[in-house]
Amino acid sequence: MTQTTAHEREQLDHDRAPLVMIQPAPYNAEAPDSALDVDITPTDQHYVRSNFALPEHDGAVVVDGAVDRELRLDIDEIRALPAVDRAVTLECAGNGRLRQTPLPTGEPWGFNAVSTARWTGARLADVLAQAAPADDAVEVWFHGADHGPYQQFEELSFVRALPISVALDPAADVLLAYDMNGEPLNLDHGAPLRLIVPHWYGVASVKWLTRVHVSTTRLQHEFQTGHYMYEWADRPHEPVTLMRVRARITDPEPAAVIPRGTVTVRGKAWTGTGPVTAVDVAFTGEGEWHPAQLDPPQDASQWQNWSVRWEATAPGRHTIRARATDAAGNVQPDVPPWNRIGYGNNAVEVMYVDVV
Ligand SMILES: Nc1nc2c(c(=O)[nH]1)N[C@H]1C(S)=C(S)[C@@H](COP(=O)(O)O)O[C@H]1N2
Ligand SMILES: [Mo]
Repeated sequence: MTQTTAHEREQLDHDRAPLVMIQPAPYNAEAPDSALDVDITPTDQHYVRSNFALPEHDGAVVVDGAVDRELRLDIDEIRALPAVDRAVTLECAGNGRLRQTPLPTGEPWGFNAVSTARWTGARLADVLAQAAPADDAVEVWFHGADHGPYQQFEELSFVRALPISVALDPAADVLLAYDMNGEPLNLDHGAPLRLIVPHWYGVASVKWLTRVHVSTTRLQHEFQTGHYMYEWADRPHEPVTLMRVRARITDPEPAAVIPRGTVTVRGKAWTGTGPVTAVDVAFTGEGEWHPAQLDPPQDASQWQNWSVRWEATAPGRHTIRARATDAAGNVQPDVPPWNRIGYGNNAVEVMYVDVV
């Protein structure tokens, strides 16, 4: 029998850390901290965000509405289409809600409603090309099989729209995905078929997909114009779309006690308007920012690794902040952009460590 050392056991526990449950029914959970140490999140550590109980779904999807040819594709027919493989970082628009002040209503997500999986599927653009959408189509509506009571509604189902330009763009790589990390989707993540929309907040990636409806009008539905909307105090409301630029610090852990010496501070950064072009780190509350080394993205829709060496010579409490900038010139704000339901909090993370 082989013996494991205490350190090895600690490492194994760390690698196998379970999801952190936010709500049991419907099941919602965020990733454990250790899941942010790796490039591809293991499936059982990928955050889960579901608005209803898990539905039944036979895998068939209907394409209808303003199209020349209505389609009904079963899961085997979708699997037979040319397959695309993408590593995609998904983040819930409610990630970081806990740090908005005053605290908005909604699931109290900490900072780990974000994960990256390898998704395989057919291109939505290929399927839509078969159906031939009308020239005056403006949106595509994606229906999930899930439904049930929701807040003031006795019965509601999940529907979310994308602009037709995004749906038809082959380069956007919107996928009808059937595999996650090389295996058929599990129920929590939308089995047997879901949409994956790279670069967009998770809400666009409709799970348990049953219907792709091409429309000449804009969707009016609780999940399009009620929830997953930025309700700004001083300007018109707008649906959440692309992920806002953000860096996370993954090492050291918040409030860690570390021996003095050279420390490598590391983390992840991502954005919907990428790639991330810079991560800067500050070790005081003053404005002195040090550029981190930033790895290029392995996949254009995947988070990026960054690191910076820090000479932690002075004992005492030290603050660490990391701030990302992306190719579109977006920079993380210090103060979260407050909106009533608490979406898109990409404020600079502030943490401290104690050097001894
Ligand atoms: N049908 C359906 N699709 C859905 C949802 C849902 O409740 N029902 N939640 C959305 C939200 S808000 C997010 S953040 C992602 C989460 O995907 P995951 O559970 O695979 O991480 O799924 C999206 N797709
Ligand atoms: Mo979400």
